[in-house]
Amino acid sequence: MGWVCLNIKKWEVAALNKDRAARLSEDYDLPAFLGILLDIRGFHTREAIEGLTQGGTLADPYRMKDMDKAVERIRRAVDDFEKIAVYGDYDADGVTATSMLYSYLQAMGADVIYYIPQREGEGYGMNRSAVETLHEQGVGLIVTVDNGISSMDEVDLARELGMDVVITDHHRPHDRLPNAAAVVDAHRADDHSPFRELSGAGVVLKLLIALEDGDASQVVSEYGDLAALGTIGDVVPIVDENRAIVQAGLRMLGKGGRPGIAALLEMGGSSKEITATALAFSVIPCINATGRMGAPERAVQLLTCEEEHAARCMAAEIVEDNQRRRQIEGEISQQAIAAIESDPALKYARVIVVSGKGWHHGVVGIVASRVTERYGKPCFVISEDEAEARGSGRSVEGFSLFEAVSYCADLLTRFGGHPMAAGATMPPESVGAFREKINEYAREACPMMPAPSIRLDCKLKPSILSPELPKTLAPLEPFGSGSPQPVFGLYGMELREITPVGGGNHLRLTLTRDGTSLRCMRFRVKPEEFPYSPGEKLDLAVTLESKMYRGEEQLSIIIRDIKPSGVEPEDCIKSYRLYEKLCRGEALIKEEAAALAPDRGQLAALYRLLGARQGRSTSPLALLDALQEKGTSLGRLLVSLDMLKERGLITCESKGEASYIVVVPTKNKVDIFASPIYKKLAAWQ
Ligand SMILES: [Mn+2]
Repeated sequence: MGWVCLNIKKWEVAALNKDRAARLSEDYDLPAFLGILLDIRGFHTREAIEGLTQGGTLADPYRMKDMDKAVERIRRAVDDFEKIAVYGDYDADGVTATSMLYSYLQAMGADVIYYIPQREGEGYGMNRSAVETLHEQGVGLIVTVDNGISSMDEVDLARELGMDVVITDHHRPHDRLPNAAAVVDAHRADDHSPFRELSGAGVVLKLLIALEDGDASQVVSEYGDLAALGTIGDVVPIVDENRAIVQAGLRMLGKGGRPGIAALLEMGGSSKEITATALAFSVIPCINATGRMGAPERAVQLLTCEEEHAARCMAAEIVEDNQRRRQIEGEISQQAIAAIESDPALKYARVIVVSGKGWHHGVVGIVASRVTERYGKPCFVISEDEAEARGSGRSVEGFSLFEAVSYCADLLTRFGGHPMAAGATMPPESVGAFREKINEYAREACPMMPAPSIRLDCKLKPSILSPELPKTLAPLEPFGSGSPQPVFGLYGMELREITPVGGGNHLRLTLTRDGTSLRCMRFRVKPEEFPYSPGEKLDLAVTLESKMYRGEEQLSIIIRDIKPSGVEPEDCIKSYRLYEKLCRGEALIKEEAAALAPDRGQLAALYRLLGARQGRSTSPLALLDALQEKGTSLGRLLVSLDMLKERGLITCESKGEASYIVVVPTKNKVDIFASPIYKKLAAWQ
């Protein structure tokens, strides 16, 4: 076990033009604080500000290419009582899109069924056997939602079998479009929609408005909630038309919404206000869990259910799916992290590729997100069985996982993805070669791997915080992708008190600066996992919320990231990457080795500090804060700790972010420079 994992984030503070911000708040009669945020977020024009404060509108759906053809073909099928199949997808966007079109057509009296492929076995998009099945069931028209744009062969097959296909999708088309009766996708080169970032459910909302001759308000008041769930679930940016959709959906949900969603919200114990963020963490994971656990049709049944009791029963099953998903995900995460921690070649790699036998395919993508979050590096989690190995990866900004996977194409049977997420299938015996090759790509493309960053809107003085402040920011809501909740920096705060709350699972920290004392929440960190002690100076990245508590409005300050005031994250990241290079056994140049090698004075200072802190929790960053004036860098500190440990002078145990370092009493003189890691370093000098 090495030192605690160091996912150090860069802290980026947004640029603020104070004069322009002051002018904004004056010109539009807005609170000064909101003016500052608007300036930072780039809302500088009247149009942008009015769009924000008055809520967006949806453009005419007929501006989408082929919308007229889609409407004409669907109407004909409804009129002729032709059997229609809605062909969807198993994720939250796909099932909400399916539910919308299916229930609309049902209400129109159409002969309609829906088809959702299984994640396992069939995978995303149309497939031949599904098309054949639908043909056997007497379907005359297939309407795809949230997929279909790349199903050239399947559409041809459907036509050969005498069926028509209408494609509605929001993914990017290939060079050629499917030969369908209509292809509605704002990413078509010949589409002139003013806004192209709709989700699959958003595209269906447009289709329904078109089917209703452009009557947006009627359609939005009936289907806005589902479209909002799809929009939030697909993590498309909540701006412009998507913002209008989410706002409309949230208004609907606030009034109760359809029985299925109400039941899920109730079971999630969500007594809180319904916000986009709350949905992203409650209802949406439940809907996604149905697909991951192999029963996505359950989600459509729930979302189209009109009866309260039945909805409650179905919601209970889905909540169970989600609990099972969480349990499996937790188990695999633990196994993956244990494998990484026990193998320096994995832990210090540029791209972590970790694999296991029989890991559930439905959750490897979420596990990859967890691992990436923990280590701050791109990661691939692969499930192996006898026949094949299937993996899912997540990246950090600045490293294109899609490019990296493409570089390994000769080892892979299938692959695809984006810069930030990718998937790959390979023969099980190729996993080792894939690990090597993707790291070879990373070494060439990124000699120093990028690190994740946390973006701060601005720094705040503790004295300006008040329970009313979060409400000032309400016009920026809903928060989500493309519209992040504002994050503020509270710098140079002295830690006074650490109080465990919520059964010891969370912490409440009391911190002070300039005579102002603040209480801040650090969720999901136990006291023994917290590496700082009272008296230390910390910088906090926080979000603000106001809560009613015993009839009184209270400010709650939630800590998103924390670092010792004295350390500079960018320097630490650079130095840590160098330490990783040493641990990987790569060749160092003389200067690099010198930058990592501690001298006797630095070692002695560290040893004394550890003795003084005996038994208290700490972390390499906390130690660094106290030692860097002696010329110690993070890499040098970690090498020093390794040396002390290798020579038996200290022992260490890690819990969460905290290390417990114990100085072992010794009478004999120990030659610290005889430690293996130092010898390795010395060889490069
Ligand atoms: Mn989608």
